[in-house]
Amino acid sequence: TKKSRFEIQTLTGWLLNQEQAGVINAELTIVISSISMACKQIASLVQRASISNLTGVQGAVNVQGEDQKKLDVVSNELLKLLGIIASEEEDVPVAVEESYSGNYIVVFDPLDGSSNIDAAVSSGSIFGIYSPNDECLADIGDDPALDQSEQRCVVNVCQPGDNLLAAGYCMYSSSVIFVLTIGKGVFAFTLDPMHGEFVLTQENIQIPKAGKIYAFNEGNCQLWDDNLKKYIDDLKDPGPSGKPYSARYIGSLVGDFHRTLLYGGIYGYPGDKRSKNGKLRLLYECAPLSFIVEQAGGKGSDGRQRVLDITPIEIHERLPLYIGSVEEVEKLEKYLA
Ligand code: AHM
Ligand code: MG
Repeated sequence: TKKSRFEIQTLTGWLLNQEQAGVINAELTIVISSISMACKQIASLVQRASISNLTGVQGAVNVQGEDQKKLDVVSNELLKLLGIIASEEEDVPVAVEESYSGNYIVVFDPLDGSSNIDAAVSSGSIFGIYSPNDECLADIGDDPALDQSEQRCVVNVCQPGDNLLAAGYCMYSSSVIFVLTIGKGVFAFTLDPMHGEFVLTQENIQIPKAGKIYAFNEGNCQLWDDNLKKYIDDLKDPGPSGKPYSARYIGSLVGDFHRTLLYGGIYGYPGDKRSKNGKLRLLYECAPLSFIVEQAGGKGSDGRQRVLDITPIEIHERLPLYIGSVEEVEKLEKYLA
């Protein structure tokens, strides 16, 4: 349906339409809407970070040995209200009793690329939602002294990305953009700072089939295998068309992915001699973004196989990631084969 330029659709309105059409149920609508609320709060914290002294490190180190930025911690707390969660900032997946998630399993990276924030460069939150799961592997924090919101249950969240019901991200950049798929295409909503609402700005996003932009951290190229080096060298070779590929690398997964989704090309975080599986996490980075890219007609691969086919064994498991335009990802897979 065509909308006049005065007719705006908010994320809330769009979600209600999807619910009425039977695409999602009421509970999932609430989960997604709660995530978007948390993202709005994170957006305002990110924007005010240097004013409210939220830049810099918290002093703690997360389970993966990374410095936690103050904002990583706060963002995690905001998203944690959601229920069963697995997060980059938590060591085990936990079920939070008093929550809004109706037991849906929500996996997320609360604030990816947070090292960029001190310089006001893009960052983002990434999430994925799986069906409810009653299985409780262990209770933690069932000390009666803790209040109910602290009661937690360890759950099994390790599923292949193919089981995702929904996935999305929120990018905190010159605009705040919430990108969402519920398995029927990819939609983008821009936060309207005048009204504090996410407004539908792009419907059914399709990634270009090919695109001459590559986003890899080439500083690591001495650690890469020769096939990958050859692939990158060939991208720089203008050939008969006369134009080499352009390099773009923010070092912020959500920002680099969002550009790739809109302009086409390829984003890669390879494994290398030092870290065999690269840096990115399968469960809450690679899988949600691969679901989104496939819904937009693109491809997400670990260089050999489809990311969405892989079941994580461990929640913080890392995976090499090559994601973007179908033709670009397939070309890379040929070099690595
Ligand atoms: P973080 O989890 O410490 O925020 O780092 C994640 C970021 C990704 O956003 C980005 O794609 C990658 O790390 C960049 O890593 P590198 O600096 O090694 O290129
Ligand atoms: Mg991350």
